Amino acid sequence: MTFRAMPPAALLCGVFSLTLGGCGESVDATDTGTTETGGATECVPGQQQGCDCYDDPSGDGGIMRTGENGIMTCDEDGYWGECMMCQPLGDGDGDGDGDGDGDGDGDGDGDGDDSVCGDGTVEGAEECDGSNLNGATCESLGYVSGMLLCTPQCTYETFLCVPPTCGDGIIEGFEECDAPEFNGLTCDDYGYMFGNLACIDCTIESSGCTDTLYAVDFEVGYTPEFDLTASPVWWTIDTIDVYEGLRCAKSAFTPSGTITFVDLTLDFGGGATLNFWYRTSSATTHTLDLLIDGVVQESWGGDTPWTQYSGAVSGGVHTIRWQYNKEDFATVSGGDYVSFDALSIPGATIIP
Ligand SMILES: [Ca+2]
Ligand SMILES: [Ca+2]
Ligand SMILES: [Ca+2]
Repeated sequence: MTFRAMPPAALLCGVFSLTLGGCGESVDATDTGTTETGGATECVPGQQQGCDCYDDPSGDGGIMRTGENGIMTCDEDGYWGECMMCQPLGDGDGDGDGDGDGDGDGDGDGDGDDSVCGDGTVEGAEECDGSNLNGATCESLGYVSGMLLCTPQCTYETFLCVPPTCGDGIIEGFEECDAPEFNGLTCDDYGYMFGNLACIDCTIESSGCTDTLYAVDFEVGYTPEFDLTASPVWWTIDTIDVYEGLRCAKSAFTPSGTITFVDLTLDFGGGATLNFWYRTSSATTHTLDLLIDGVVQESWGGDTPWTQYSGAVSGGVHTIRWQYNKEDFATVSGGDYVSFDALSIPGATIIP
């Protein structure tokens, strides 16, 4: 069986790098601190190396064997060994019944009830028992593939299950989302009218959803929260080259060597997404710059058709600036203007 062909000790050591003793190594009979064969590290006197053994997938009936000093090793005959860190001599679980499962009921299955772990029947609190996985598979537990095992304590062991790959854009297994895929879900499904879901570690995060929407279409010009006055020359409203409706925000007409802008200060709550459409008809070095609190985020120039921008803004109060930057004295080109329209910021509010 292909499963047996793999080197279990090497595989498990790779998975469980916490071991002090090497996986599957023999331990010297007198605990002098040296290892009889193989392995690099030995437990100090007064401690033993503990192993968990798993059922042999090939079902050949291998048994858990007791090695020197009463130390469990895993049967070469088919059991898989997981060597754990060194632990005190005795069973090390401190419950005094000597079965090593720590539940104190003395039956060694760790479930604390009268069910018997090891009888092949799933009962009581057991998730599985031996090769009886109670119908479960890696896939049914949300993994993509692999082999599900049962621990000696009759709980599922998933270390041979292959988890989904978060970040590949495909929702698999127990992933709720894998950006940009949200399984068709939107903020609406979470009871909100606006905003966007986020996908964090392939789990849906709805904190970007909101019932508050700040939106301006410039059909009545600039609303009072816009500040035109800080700019040397005020921005204007265009009625010809607009994205939607009859009007949009448009740069002031000024000569090369100048910068003009319009500011908007809002409360972005716990963080929000800034959305608008922009257009540039200018020399490539005469740009529409987007600034947040004085820091340039984006610059667009040349002949750019109406294009949507969406970008995250962190929480709190921030000033957004749209500026027409003609600072470099280049020869003007196109219509010599930049514009924006259809501004929409779910979750942002006007500062009273
Ligand atoms: Ca059982
Ligand atoms: Ca995925
Ligand atoms: Ca408009």
